Amino acid sequence: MQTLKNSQIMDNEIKELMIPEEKVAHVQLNNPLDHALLVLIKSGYTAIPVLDKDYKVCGQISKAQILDSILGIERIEMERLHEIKVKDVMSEKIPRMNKDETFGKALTLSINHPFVCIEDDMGSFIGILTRRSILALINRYLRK
Ligand code: 2BA
Repeated sequence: MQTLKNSQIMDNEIKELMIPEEKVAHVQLNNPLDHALLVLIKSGYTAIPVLDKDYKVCGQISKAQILDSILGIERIEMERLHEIKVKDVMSEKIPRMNKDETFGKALTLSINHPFVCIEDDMGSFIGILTRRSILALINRYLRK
């Protein structure tokens, strides 16, 4: 087996591993939570990126955050889903990287985050790097 420490793998660019933006399920800041929940349920993902109208990454939103925001004292208040917006509930602190940064940084971020948002030099969203694609590359490399 190869040793990762001495290898080129850490310096690899991340562009080839990225899921491009057109294949990433996302919502926008001003979408109501009923729309966000629909996208999350239909896509099957736990959490997805939140973008603004200029395609800049603003955060991420999860099914758990949505359900928590409509949890009343005695019941889940489904009728509030249409009143609350994505921007009121999302997490703003999320991992992000420039497209030209290396695999080593993505690997470190993926320890605590299932996906990392990738941005171009203008700060626009161009895709995500998932823990799955990171592990797949390491697996391929170790079995060479
Ligand atoms: P989760 O939704 O928590 O998904 C965890 C893992 O479960 C995924 O890991 C994948 O292996 C599997 N999985 C979940 N839903 C799937 C589906 N509809 N089709 C195929 N596999 C599915 P990763 O692939 O490493 O993804 C890590 C996280 O990145 C996901 O966490 C989700 O939050 C986000 N993600 C992945 N692909 C996405 C996409 N196309 N659009 C939006 N978000 C995505």
